[in-house]
Amino acid sequence: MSLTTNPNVLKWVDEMIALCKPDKVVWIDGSKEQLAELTAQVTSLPDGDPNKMYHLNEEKLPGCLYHRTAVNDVARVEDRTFICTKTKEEAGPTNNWCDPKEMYAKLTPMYDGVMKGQTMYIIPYSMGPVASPISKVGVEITDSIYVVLNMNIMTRMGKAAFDKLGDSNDFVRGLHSKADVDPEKRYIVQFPEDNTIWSINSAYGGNVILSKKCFALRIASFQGKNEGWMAEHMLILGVQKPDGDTKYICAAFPSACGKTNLAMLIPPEGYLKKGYKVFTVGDDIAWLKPGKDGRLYAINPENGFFGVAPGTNAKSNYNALASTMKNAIFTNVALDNDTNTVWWEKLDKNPPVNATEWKGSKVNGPEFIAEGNTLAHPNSRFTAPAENCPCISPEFNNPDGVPISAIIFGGRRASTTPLVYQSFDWTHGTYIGSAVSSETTAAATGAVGVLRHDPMAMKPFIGYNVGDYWAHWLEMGEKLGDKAPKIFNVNWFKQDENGNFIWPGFGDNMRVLDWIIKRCEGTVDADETAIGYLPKKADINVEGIEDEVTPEIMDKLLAVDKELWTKEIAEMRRYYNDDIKAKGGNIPQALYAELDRIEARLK
Ligand code: GTP
Ligand code: SPV
Ligand code: MN
Repeated sequence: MSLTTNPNVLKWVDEMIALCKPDKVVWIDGSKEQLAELTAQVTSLPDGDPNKMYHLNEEKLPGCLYHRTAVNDVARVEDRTFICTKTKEEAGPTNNWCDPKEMYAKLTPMYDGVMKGQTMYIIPYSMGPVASPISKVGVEITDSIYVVLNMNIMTRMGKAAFDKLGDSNDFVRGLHSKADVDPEKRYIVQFPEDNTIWSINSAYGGNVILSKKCFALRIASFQGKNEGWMAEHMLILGVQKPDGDTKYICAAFPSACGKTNLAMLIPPEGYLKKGYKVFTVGDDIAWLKPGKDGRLYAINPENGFFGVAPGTNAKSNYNALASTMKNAIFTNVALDNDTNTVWWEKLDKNPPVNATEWKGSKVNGPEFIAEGNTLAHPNSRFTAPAENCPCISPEFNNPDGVPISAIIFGGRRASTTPLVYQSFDWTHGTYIGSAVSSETTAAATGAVGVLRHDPMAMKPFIGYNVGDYWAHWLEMGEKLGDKAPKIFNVNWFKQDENGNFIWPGFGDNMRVLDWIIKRCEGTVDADETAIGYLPKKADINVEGIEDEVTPEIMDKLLAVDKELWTKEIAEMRRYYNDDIKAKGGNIPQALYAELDRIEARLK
């Protein structure tokens, strides 16, 4: 029985049933009973079934499940991701584009009868607290129980979303089929003008949890441009100071560059003693809208974390690890068969001897690693409910969101980019966002460690023309005026000659947040340089890490090397001209003017 009488939903669902021809249709109400039934089904599949999920140790990891995807289906596929707007110009130079009619014509035969012999699940969900005026409703149709169980963690899933929608037609239509998980026929397609997403031939995370990158970034960024708000690849955190006041900060880093870690950081001893506390509002996506008081407010549209597992441990990110201890799903990590628990690189120093590696082979963990393999895939992930997080913000469910004082950009840069600097103003900050570049990671298929431009950490996620996106940023700044958040840039990844990181990172990033907050409050001075305001060396607190971050290291961390920056600016001009403008991106004149000014200052 359908869960709604909304005629728009019913009409679309009927069309999708006629197309996919499932044997059975199940409306997901989000009830415990229904989820238990689906879990029982998917865990009782035979070993070797590609859809199989496993229960884990009920004492150590209650309610947790384990899954391995196909070996060729372990990350987002940017070369097979499309933005199908009416014209190529609307999609712009950073997106693959195809005419929507052509794309529908190409994919329709692939969906025709694809669910024969299978069950179709219809998932209503709310992005953001159901009661929030900023929230939006989506409906995902899928043939994967793995997707249903992930959506249950990542969104507010179930009937309440239909109640919020009422009879409105304002919902995002997501159609997913794992089909044959054929990488040659894999398509992740956004039709922004139709509020529609079609995903086929994948069963992995970001390709199939359609609420996440497909809706909350690609479709939502397009909606935000038209409706006067922003959808960004940003964490949201609150820093509560000893005086009790909490400052909220958003930060945009490319995939696998530290958002989850920063969002959940535990401040160093000295800060804890003084009474500082950090609260997590979100770890990946922020929807930002001006509030009644003229300030910029953020909600986290998600309800859970789809976090990178390798590197997560009690020291690097205690709060993330704690979030995975119950009702979580682990994808493509390794199994310890003796304890029926999970393992990944850097979880601890004891890889399981009786292990199953991420591809499913039984191996001796330490030997397997000694041979140069990893037990977990580098992009293996946990899906964890936000409510599990020990430092989840008391404002997490606030329908109005939280007021943002600072926006931070960053990426992985071995050289050039200092530990932190501040933009002169919003326009310069928008330029800095447009200039984010970062060494690639395992979060998407392709080579790892290659420097690429990733404006606002949104290169794979802007649902329209990047030039118009930058113009939208500038318009938002104008609207916010002197209430706009201050904009900063950080780099936790500067290296020495031997390739070692020279900044300790993780919890110690609090020291940089401290400076950023003081800048927002106007209580600390800065040096004006060609690229922006830099901290005076003594103003980054290194109490407790003096041995590691010596004055010489601090000099390196805060250096603005004229030669490197001259090259950086030349590369930016090339990027604007050749990669964006020449390929159909309208770069706002104000951004060119920023480039000219930095160039002049460097001379
Ligand atoms: P997505 O979920 O892909 O968007 O990634 P993310 O930006 O949330 O990245 P995450 O916090 O999961 O970090 C990815 C990798 O960066 C992990 O291996 C971390 O250990 C590493 N990392 C995070 N913060 C730091 C840091 O401050 N310093 C260093 N050196 N590494 C870090
Ligand atoms: C990212 O790649 O930025 C992620 C993981 O957060 S995914 O959901 O796969 O996009
Ligand atoms: Mn992400």
